[in-house]
Amino acid sequence: MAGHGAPTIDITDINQKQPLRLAIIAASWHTAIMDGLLDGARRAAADAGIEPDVLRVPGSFELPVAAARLAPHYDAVVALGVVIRGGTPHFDYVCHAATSGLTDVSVQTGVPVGFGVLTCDTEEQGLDRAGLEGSSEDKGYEATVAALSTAASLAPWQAVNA
Ligand code: DLZ
Repeated sequence: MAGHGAPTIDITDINQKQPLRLAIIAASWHTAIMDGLLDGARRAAADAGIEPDVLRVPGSFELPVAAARLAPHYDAVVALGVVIRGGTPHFDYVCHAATSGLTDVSVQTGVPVGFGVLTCDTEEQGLDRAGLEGSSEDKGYEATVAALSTAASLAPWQAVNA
């Protein structure tokens, strides 16, 4: 699944048709990988001509509650995190909480939440997807493009909590 078949979406004029408010929520574990994801998300916002608000939370487990609080105030939210498998089942619980929590927020608010949470077996896998020099993928950028593109498509229909 690693990037094969991903679409190319042009977001350069997305903000001219309809100004979009964007929040980036970023967890703080695994700093080098997180820095790459956050940089990619900021780059995508800049390509779209958007100045995003950025909120940091401790871990990926905290992403859904932050997204739930912010989503009603934005047209699109991007959640960034890095979870790396350890020796205990903790990985599965954090991944599940982040994934299902962010899905719930997105569906219940009607605000697109870009899923930029890496769930990796190793640190190397994360570095390879973090949009850093030498990375093969740029997941922070991709998640932001997905959220903005979906927000632009949904713009004619106002979100319930807007
Ligand atoms: C506790 C924990 C562990 C073991 N691993 C990660 C991780 O790889 N990535 C991540 O984003 N957060 C991790 N956390 C922290 C939890 O997400 C959460 O912040 C704490 O359980 C406190 O609620």
